[in-house]
Amino acid sequence: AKPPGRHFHRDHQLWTPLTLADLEAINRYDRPLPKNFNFAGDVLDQWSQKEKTGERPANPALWWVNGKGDEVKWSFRELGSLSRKAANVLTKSCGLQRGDRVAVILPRIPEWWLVNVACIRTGLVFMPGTTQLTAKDMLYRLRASKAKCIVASEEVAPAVESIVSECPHLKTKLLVSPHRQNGWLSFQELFRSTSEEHSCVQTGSQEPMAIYFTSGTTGYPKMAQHSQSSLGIGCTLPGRYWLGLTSSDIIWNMSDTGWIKAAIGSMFSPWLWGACVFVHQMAQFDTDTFLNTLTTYPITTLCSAPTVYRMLVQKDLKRYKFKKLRHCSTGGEPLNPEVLEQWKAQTGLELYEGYGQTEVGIICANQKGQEIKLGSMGKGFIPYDVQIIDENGNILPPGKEGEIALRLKSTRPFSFFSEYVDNPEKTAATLRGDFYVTGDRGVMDSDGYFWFVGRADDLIISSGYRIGPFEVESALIEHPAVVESAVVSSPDPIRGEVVKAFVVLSAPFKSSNPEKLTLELQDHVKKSTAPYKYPRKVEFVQELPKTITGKIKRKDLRDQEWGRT
Ligand code: BCO
Repeated sequence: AKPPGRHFHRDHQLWTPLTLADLEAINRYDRPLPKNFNFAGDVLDQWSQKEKTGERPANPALWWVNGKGDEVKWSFRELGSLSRKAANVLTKSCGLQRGDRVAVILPRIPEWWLVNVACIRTGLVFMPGTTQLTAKDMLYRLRASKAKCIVASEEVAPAVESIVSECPHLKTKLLVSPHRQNGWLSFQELFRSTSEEHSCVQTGSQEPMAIYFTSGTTGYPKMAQHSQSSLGIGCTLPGRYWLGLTSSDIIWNMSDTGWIKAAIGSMFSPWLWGACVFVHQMAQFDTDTFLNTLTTYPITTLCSAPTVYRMLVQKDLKRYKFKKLRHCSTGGEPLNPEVLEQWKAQTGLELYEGYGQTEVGIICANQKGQEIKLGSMGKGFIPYDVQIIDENGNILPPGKEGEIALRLKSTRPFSFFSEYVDNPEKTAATLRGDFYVTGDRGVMDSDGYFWFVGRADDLIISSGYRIGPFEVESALIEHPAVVESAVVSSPDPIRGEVVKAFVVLSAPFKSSNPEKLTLELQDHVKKSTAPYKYPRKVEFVQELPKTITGKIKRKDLRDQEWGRT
């Protein structure tokens, strides 16, 4: 019998393309993971073929607008030829080689999609980052990853320039801008003059594809590495059953390009199913523009953080007639059941909550065709076996609260991240018995539905952002007013929770005006690290609660904030 998966190199004309049914079967363990997989060659180029033969509706593959009248629409065929050109820019003009790491710090512009697909075509490892990153954040990322290249936009370039001399591994800076800049290669210029002839690299299914920096409770962000297949095949079931996608859909996933949710909701899931990715490059998020976009464009599927829905239900939604919207989903932070009810009452549409992490993608969700239980995150997705476990790694029965965990033994799911790069201790720390522990606490009911309870550690989930208290405390301590601080989560009606800093002041600042000093500290954090992490609440205290050994008791402060005893 022939081995399953791809059998021969496609140059030999004997290669059997993987179908969507094959990809579903791999997720369901009905078929082994093929030895090789490349999302560009095995998925995107297949849709390009289907477009040619009329097997796919005449939707674009990417539809980008910026609210200023500019618009880009690419078919899969165009995406194919443009990303091949971009692949030649990266390998021929920039001299990058398979396995090299490329930091991609771009806003929501079409080139973000081109560069990512080009990296996949060439076997380069892309590392997306939000444009909110400061020079210090970028320095840490470029040094930790030993990135060979950074692809950046104009607004990010000055910060890169200020730290580039401290990044010995960085060989190429590629600027995506209509204007040239000294010391930078121009993506646009190189792109114009390069050929579209490119052979997609036959990457191994387990070969590295992307690295995401993810915050933890201690230290600076870790590098979670994903393989070619983890998201490329692992998004198949979430794409169909959480996002409800088919090839005639147009999905608008409102996530910054720096987060894995952009890769899941604006690249892998939609394109696996041949759907159109809609992008609105809003300079600043605002609810009116958001709602007007839904009334103007034939968007069928929406995915946004719960904070966005909390902001939207404050409006009179009945005034808006959404053009084609039929499926709405959410993820990145817990959704309050009241918001789901208000959304449904005002729009007539269900809200499908999904739950996942940078390390593991989407692991459970309210799924199309299943009953939605109010307040629940739905059921687990194969290939994951999601369980609630105790502190010794034992599975807890339905109804008992414990940590949400994924079984890794005896078969490690292919969709799982490969490791935290260069950090075996942190990788090992996520394991307990046969399981990977998410760090989130939850409950499963007897029907297999999961309920989120809260974090098991000090990590803060605010507006869908994962914020490590250590990073905020490190930024605060740089200010002369701060002797020490403790950063914890605090409840917020719109953002779910926000960052709150308890600050002990140095003697010269003790008599400062508290309102003015609060603003100064907030501004300082926004400049020191990505602004989304800034403490929206600040309280000045005489001292911080500590253990006998001098460790700050963040939990006491957190419990106080949440009114827990
Ligand atoms: O709210 P403020 O105005 O006080 O502060 C905002 C910005 O104004 C400020 N800021 C941004 N750039 C700045 C700056 N300040 C100074 N200098 C700059 N250069 O910083 C604050 C940033 O907060 P924000 O990003 O929450 O802004 P905003 O406009 O309120 O956006 C609201 C949301 C809901 C659109 C936004 O928070 C958001 O996109 N949240 C979702 C995040 C997400 O996608 N999470 C998914 C992560 S992946 C995952 O969870 C894996 C599982 C699927």
